Amino acid sequence: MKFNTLATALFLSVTSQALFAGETYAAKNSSAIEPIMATIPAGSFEMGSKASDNSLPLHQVSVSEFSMGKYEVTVNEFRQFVAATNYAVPQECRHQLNGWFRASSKGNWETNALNTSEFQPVVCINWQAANAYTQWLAKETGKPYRLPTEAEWEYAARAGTTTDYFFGDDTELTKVCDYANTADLTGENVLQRDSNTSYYNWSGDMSNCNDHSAYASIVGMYKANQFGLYDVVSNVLEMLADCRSENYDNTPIDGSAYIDEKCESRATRGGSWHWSHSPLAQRGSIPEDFSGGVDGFRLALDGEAPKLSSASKKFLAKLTFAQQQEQKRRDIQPEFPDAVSNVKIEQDDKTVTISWDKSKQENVESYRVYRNEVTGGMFKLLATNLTSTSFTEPKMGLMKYDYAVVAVSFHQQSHYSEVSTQAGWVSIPGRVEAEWAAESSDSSLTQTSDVDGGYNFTGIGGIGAEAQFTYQIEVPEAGLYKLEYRVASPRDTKGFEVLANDKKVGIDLVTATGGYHEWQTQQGLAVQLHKGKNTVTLKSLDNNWKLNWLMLTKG
Ligand SMILES: [Ca+2]
Ligand SMILES: [Ca+2]
Ligand SMILES: [Ca+2]
Repeated sequence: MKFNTLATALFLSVTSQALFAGETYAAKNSSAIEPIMATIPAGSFEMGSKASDNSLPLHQVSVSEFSMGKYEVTVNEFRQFVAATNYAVPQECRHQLNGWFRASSKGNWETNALNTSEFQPVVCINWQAANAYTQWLAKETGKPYRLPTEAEWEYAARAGTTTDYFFGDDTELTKVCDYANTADLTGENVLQRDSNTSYYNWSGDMSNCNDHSAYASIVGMYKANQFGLYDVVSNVLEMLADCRSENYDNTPIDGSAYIDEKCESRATRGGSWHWSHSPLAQRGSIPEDFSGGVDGFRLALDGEAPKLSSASKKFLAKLTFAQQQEQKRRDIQPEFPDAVSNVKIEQDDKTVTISWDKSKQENVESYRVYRNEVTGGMFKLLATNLTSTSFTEPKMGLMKYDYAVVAVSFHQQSHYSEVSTQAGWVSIPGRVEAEWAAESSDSSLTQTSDVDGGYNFTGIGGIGAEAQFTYQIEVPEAGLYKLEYRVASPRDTKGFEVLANDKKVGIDLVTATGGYHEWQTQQGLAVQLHKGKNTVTLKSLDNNWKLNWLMLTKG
């Protein structure tokens, strides 16, 4: 509790006193556009979620009356701050879609490639610039505008609800498009067209509906929550006043911000157009100097929402006009076709044929087929303008991989309908590539850094402790086969259990190799196999390891 008090005190000094030492907030006649705000009534709520360790423990938080921007701060509003202060905003931004935001490229809040409207939320700033904006506006208007706290944000976004979103749970992600701009069908279509990449098998998900927006949307285009706030679920994620905290063990319960001395990163909330879903209780964080294409903010103020200034009224009129124009554009866009049904696959050693039902929709003019190299990998476009309802090509290797078929009308493609090949039977003695697994779980395949290429199993923090890999092994002669395995691991792990034809053989350890890119061949137990078809299964007992191949040799 002592720490909470300290944190609260620090917060007050950071946001109110230190920054405006000697300033008073006498009302001023300012020409600055102030945010259009909703009054958020005082109350208490259960903060947190059981979905993730970092949003525990669930705890009761009480919040005083405050007001919150109905919209994310727009480019138009940010422009007045830069014009007035000449603030040095970052000139580079992480927004390269084909590199999945790994690299920065030229472009700032005003000139970045994804900006098409003054009324989109401002991005390609960083937390420091967002905070500087609030300070400038506070000084300019005499009202202590500030970033919302994490507790205020969750309270205001939930608006009394306890479901994943303020409109329900939406596990199938079919309703979200009425309330938020996420990685939806429009986003996927534009991403495939412009960057030849996919949300679908990159993040494992996309919203199964159409929100009409590929990148950030003009603010306020979707339904507001019960407190009148727009775009809380998504559009751009929102940078907050709090320092990042591991969990809620030491965070304040009075609605104030968590502040610690290190404060290397700041809390963020909400998802963005680049992600399919982000429940309201889901937490995020961002380094203070990180400038990205999905990161924005909105403002808060103690007490009830102020009356609109004349500058804010003019802004609202322009925003409303921009929203109406954008709505007209959306209203005339054709609908996306329905997903293709009944996709089937036939394979032999040489060829694969997939087939599907002809669409009953009149406007469907053709089909496209996508395929990855290994199961779960990124889909690449394989065939387009297909008018028949089947597709045949040569079989590739022993790996399991996936096809996806989409229907196309007016150049827009439907959601994917997937089907997978079956992995082949691997003849030993010899090497069994990890990627030849017939079944795998709690892991993903990636191109290996090991000497002779191909793929290895990995995951977030290496292969998961629940992972399981099953191999189909064709054996010419019954007997004991020595198992060796090619692994990389930064530490000694509990390794994996080996099963032959579902019977436990024993446990093989994976010992430290010097890191995730240092590959070693380690020696395992001998495995008894019968002549003909066998299965060999590895059940992971730990995380932090990677697997490139197995070797089974007689002896
Ligand atoms: Ca979207
Ligand atoms: Ca948002
Ligand atoms: Ca391999």
